[in-house]
Amino acid sequence: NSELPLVINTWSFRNATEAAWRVLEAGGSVLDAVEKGSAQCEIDQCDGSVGYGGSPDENGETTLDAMIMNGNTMEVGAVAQLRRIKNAIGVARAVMEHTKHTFLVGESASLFAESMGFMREDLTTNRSRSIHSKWLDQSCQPNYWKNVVPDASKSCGPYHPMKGVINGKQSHLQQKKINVHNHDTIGMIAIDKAGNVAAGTSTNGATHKIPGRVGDSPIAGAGAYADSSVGAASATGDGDIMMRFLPSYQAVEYMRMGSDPTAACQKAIVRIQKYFPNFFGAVICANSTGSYGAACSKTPGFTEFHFTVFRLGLSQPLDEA
Ligand code: SD4
Repeated sequence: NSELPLVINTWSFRNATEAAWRVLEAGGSVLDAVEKGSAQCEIDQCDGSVGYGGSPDENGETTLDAMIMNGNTMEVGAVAQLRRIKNAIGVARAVMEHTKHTFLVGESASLFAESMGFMREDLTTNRSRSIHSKWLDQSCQPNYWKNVVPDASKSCGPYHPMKGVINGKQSHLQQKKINVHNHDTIGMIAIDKAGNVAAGTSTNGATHKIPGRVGDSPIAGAGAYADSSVGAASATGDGDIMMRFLPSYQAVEYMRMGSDPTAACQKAIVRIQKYFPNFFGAVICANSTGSYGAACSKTPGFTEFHFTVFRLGLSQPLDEA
């Protein structure tokens, strides 16, 4: 098939696309391509939203979420809230290849990684320290809380449930500040000449998240999904909303039912918008014959979504979908 091989990933992370492309050119597997490509973003700290030193949580710690999926075998490896290990997608791959599990989280995932030979490293950088201290200086806006009041005796959290909230009416304290600038997960799809499909994601999640928060990215069907008999999809955006709809799974199922990749991505987005008209996010899709497409929510703060494709060495930015 002249349309294949194909590598497509969210955002303008061209280094990552190239790294994956080189793996395929050298005859490597689609899993190797997704792992190496996404790992390139972990090294490059793409947009500060992938890898170490980005998106500190309320305690100032950076933790990583990642997953990888083999569309031939439907095996998945995933890690969430991974601490002290930089190569999250590598650890996700190790979960897939060296365990019978699918998903490891938190401190235990880090211990697993160390036992697999991954190096223990500090994920904090001057940049993440400064993001965190600025947030502390701005009296710790409780970005991800609702219906709470700050503890008056402390300058900063913890927050307490607000008394007298009627039917979950949202408090003025809910100030979600996630936007295109702090939400640039890499999601990648690779398809080789023989139609083998793999997909994966890697992210450091949401800035100032409540410690323990896990987004959509490491969840199969939410952050990414691959099925070599159909194709693959991957999502980026407000994971707290997106994970409720499994948009990557849905996009793949729409393609299975005959939608072209662009329409499949659009339908996955529209299903979320029905309930959350202002959510922001994007989905990329490719089918196993090498057609691809994308769609984004076009909400304020998310009017610009790019993806990068290598097919015949072509990089195609998409401004609107
Ligand atoms: C998350 N979905 O943790 C991720 C972040 C993201 O583009 O996609 N950024 O919510």
